[in-house]
Parts: sequence; C-alpha cells; structure tokens
Amino acid sequence: MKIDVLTLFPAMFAGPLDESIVMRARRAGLLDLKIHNLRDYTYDRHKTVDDRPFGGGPGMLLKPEPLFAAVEKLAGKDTRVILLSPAGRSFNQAIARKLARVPEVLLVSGHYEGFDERVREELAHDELSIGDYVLTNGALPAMVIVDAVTRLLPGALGDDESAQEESFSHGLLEYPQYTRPAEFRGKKVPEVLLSGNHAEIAKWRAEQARSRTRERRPDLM
Ligand code: 9D3
Repeated sequence: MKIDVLTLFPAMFAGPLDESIVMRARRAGLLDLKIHNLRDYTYDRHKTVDDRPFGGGPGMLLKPEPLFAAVEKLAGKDTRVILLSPAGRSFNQAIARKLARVPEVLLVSGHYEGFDERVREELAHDELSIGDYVLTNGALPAMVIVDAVTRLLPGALGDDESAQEESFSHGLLEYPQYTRPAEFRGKKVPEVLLSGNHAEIAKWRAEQARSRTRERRPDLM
C-alpha cells in the first residue's frame, strides 16, 4: 500500500511512524509512506499557503492553488484523496479496514484554517475526523490513520499479534488480565485464573468482558 501525506508540518512525522509495527511494515515493503510539505507547492515569493475568507470572518483559509498543484502532482487517477478536518466523518475501525484495501491513499492535513470549499468539491473523495476534540492541525490525525491502517495490512502483524487480534475481535472490551506474581502488594489474582479449569476461565473472561463493556461502553453492545 502507498500512503502519501500532505502537510504544513512535515517535521511532526519524524518519530511516531519510525518505530514498532509501522516501521517494520515499511521495511518489509508492505507500506510505502511519503510525507510532503504543502509549502513546496506554493508559487509566490513568500510561499503563501493561506488567505482571508471572502465575506469576512475570523481566521484564514488554505488557498486552493497550492493544494490543487500538490494533489494533481501526488495523486494518480486511482488515488483515494482524503481531507482531514474536524468536520469530517468519524474515523473508526470499519473505515480503517476499508482503507487497508485501497492501494493508494493521499491524506491531506488541514490546520486551524479550513479548506477553500473548491478543494472539497474538486479534489477530495472523503473527509475524516479522528474524534470530537479540537487539535491544532491534522498531522496527528494523519499519523493515527496511518498507524491504524498499517497494522491491518496483510503480513504487518506477527503470528502472535495476529492471533491476539483474532481473539479480541468480538466487539467487546478486553477482560482483565494478570501475569506473575500471583499476589502483588496484597492484591491476589482471581482464583479461577490459577485453577487450570479452562472452561471456567473462558466463562469468567466472557462475563468480565460483557460486564465491563456494559459499564464503560454500552454503545458497543
Ligand atoms: C472554527 C471551527 N474550528 C473547528 C472546530 C476550526 C478548526 C479548528 C482546528 C479547524 C481545524 C482545526 C485543526 N484540526 C484538524 O485539522 C483536524 C482534526 C481535529 O482537530 N480533531 C479531530 N480530527 C481532526 S482531523 C483534522
């Protein structure tokens, strides 16, 4: 899979995507990730990326010309172009699974200035938010989406990680887990987990997952 990211803050991307499962996927050739600076697509002496909204009002808007130049350069005819903004539909695991099946994606990061509406109309196939809170720009959302999608690429997870993934894909929260020691600072591991009775353990875990989900995330049930 090829993912290109267009951003005004390319330096933010150094680090999070250079570690762990994402870096392993990149090294294995499963993910071809490239970060591009929107400012490289400006055409004036001052490298202007934004301007004031027609009709007045607070804030600035990203100008269409650099965005059009960048997207036309970076996106092929089969590239899925996705704007990142607080006004997008909410990213979730179902969207991550769909994106993991798209060969070429271009993530266009906004920031505290919206997009000129013509960018939405002419360039974007979709617009995503990562949740209902206000960030300073779309760089972290872009990294979140790259991370969530990359671990779903075939071969990205090791055998152990894949097996875990399967056993937790029941749509509930995880049951409580413990490792050694069996008693720590006076707190004992639930007896059933030490019993060796696998049917009882499975029953206990299922009940814990259910009650925990009912308590914390009834929306999932
Ligand atoms: C005046 C309206 N503001 C929206 C609440 C403007 C605005 C604030 C912050 C526009 C952009 C931003 C920067 N955030 C993103 O670009 C962004 C984002 C987010 O803030 N939260 C969750 N998901 C995303 S995806 C992109």
